[in-house]
Amino acid sequence: MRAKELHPSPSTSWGLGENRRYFRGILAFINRKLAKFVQNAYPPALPSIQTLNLLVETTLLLLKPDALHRGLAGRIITRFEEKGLQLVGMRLMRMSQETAAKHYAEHVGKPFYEGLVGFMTCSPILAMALRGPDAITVARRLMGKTFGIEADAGTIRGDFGCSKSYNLIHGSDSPESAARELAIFFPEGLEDWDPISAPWLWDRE
Ligand code: IDP
Ligand code: MG
Repeated sequence: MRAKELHPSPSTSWGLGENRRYFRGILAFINRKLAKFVQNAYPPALPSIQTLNLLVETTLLLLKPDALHRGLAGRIITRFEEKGLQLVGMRLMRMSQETAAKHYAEHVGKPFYEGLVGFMTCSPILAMALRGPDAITVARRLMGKTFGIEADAGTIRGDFGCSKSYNLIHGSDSPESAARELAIFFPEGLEDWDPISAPWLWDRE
């Protein structure tokens, strides 16, 4: 563009079209400044836990004695954290015979029952309550199939073991089981809090 057009002097003879172009340029400039001002004053709203329709479930997980003896607790917890499930309860405890009987009531009479109760009560376990969309299914998927040898690679049971009984982790298998099991291990209730990452992790739009 020529300097004459950019900085017109009064002596320059201008046509109607040039005037229009000049004022349009000024208007565009003002528009841009105004848009920037409005954008700064009203930035686009970040997703918030209040505005999203977040349907969440809570599930009970137990890190079994083998997970603690093998020093895998941290790595297993990390998998759930990375997936976006929220920790709302955690308790290092020794399971009593009574608690084990209550928790595994559905397995009474099965050939592995006595061994299972003996295993689960031999040393501490880590009970956890995790929350998130479809938390029960999501947690079971991360855990993998019951027996380590059959569990897919990439799952907790698939990556960390080959045993049938010593399979590191328990997870509720339905909303009904979750409610029943959470009441056994967290009778005092859970910690209710809003993780700031939830809108990014749990959005379902
Ligand atoms: P799940 O833990 O994947 O839900 P369930 O069938 O509910 O599997 O069995 C509960 C637990 O009992 C298993 O996690 C495992 O520790 C143990 N278990 C199940 N079946 C056998 C078996 O055939 N031999 C030895 N232990 C078993
Ligand atoms: Mg089960």
